[in-house]
Amino acid sequence: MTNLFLAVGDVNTPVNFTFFIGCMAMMAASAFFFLSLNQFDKKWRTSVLVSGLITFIAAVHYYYMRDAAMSGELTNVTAFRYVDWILTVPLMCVEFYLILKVAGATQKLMWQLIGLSTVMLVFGYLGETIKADAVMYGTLSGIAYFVIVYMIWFGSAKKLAVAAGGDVLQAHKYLCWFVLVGWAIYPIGYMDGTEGWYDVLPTEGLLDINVWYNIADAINKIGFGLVVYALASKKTA
Ligand SMILES: *C/C=C(C)/C=C/C=C(C)/C=C/C1=C(C)CCCC1(C)C
Repeated sequence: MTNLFLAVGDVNTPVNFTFFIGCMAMMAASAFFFLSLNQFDKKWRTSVLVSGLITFIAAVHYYYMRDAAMSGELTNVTAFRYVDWILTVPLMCVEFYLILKVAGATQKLMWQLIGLSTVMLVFGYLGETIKADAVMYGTLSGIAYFVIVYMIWFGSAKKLAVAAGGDVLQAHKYLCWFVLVGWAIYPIGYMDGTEGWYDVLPTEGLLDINVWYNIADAINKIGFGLVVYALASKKTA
């Protein structure tokens, strides 16, 4: 890696630009979540703390990814990206568990979601590194993704949210939309950035894979955090 404070590339490319903005946005969001902690009832602080941890872990990885991207070390960007995701996506699963705990969510639910998200990411990583089999790995990853969507929209997590009702049910619904629409940006970016039958789709070559991922990360990580923040505020008021 090159000098951390003096990256060599040109910042005036969409890829590098979104790495800089992404890094700053994650840092600002982390400061916002951490500094707000004291204003919440004790039992909601963990949820907001996890929101801050998600954006903070991302901020650190964006700091390194930004540098690697500027130096043209794209394989390192992918590695940092998946280290980031393998830490932050399970924490997003923990958020579902934490808000549904009031309705009796068990750790089993949490571990099921964490297990599925790990499968989703491991296959995604294999697809991006063993490019020849991108379609097969992407499909396996996609299956795990759809099981997560099913669980939270219609399965056990949904039942708990309905049992909790009120603000928790509302927050759960928002998080479900983030997973269905916000998370869908990732497989779209993956299909854009790898080769396969989907090369005929209109998204082909639209954006660099890292631009797709950077936009999706900002929407999902900060958006998720704000939903939890809003729920904690309502429950404290
Ligand atoms: C903060 C990071 C988040 C929320 C990352 C989410 C990543 C995904 C939902 C990735 C999904 C993928 C597929 C469903 C298929 C193709 C491979 C992946 C890993 C891009």
